[in-house]
Amino acid sequence: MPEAAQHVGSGKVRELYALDDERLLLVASDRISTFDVVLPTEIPDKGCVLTGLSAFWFTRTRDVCRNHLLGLRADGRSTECRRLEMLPIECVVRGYLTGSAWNDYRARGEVCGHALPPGLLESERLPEPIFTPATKAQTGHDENITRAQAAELVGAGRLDEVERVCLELYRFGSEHAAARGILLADTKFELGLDDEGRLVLADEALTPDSSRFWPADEYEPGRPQPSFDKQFVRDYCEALDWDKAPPGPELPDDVVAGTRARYLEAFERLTEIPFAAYVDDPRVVLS
Ligand code: Q0N
Repeated sequence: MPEAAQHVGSGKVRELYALDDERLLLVASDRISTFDVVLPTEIPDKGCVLTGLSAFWFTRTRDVCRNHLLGLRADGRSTECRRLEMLPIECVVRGYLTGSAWNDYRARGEVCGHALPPGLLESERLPEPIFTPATKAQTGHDENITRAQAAELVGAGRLDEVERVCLELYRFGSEHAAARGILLADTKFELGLDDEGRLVLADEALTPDSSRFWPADEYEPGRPQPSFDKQFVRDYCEALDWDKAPPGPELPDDVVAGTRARYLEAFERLTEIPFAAYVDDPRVVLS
């Protein structure tokens, strides 16, 4: 961990430290959350998988959007990044009808102001991917907002740019993943502005923690889909009589091992790089 670095923020599973005025260190832990609760048992290497996968995407989407990546530390879980002025919205793109979008569609026939055709099934692929911004809730759940509400927060012109970039990032990631047997149902991007006011992709990107990854070979609309990475954890937790309030349960060794294997499988399928090569030298994802 950074000797003199100041802790400036923490998420459920990641920590942010200041390195200097211009640079931050984003450290991904091996913690896992399910049903919005962080569990007491860690998944070994999960933080490295997510860090390496984000860096892989950052390197391959440079032409779509600038990003905050400056370098990876040798530990494989720490990203040195440019300090930005973050936009006050969560930038969600959805290619499939699931989660809050499925709930909104059932209740109102639309999602964040996008009218959708009638008769869509749960988990069905949308006619076109849609941009569905949300507020950044400090506590509790992010709330979907309309384009007009998002425009009030970042400006109409900036929002147009954000939407175009996010749709392009999703298109790149989902096509790459689908060709390797993983459906990217939806994903959340965080963007910021650099000191020259340019849009920059930040945080983690196109990872299983910021997206829903589904195994393509089990895809079947009309029901919820199994999660590529967390399904063993969910199944185990569902079989307990846990009320989904903290504290969460400890995970048995076989659930940990199965879940770790799924994270490594996602990394290797998407990057086509052996995970051992990444651990040996994280810079393998940067070219
Ligand atoms: C930033 N968050 C939200 C880690 C994840 N490059 C940046 N510059 C300025 N601020 C941020 C970044 C980034 N990335 C992003 N908060 C600040 C998610 N965080 C929460 C804390 O843990």
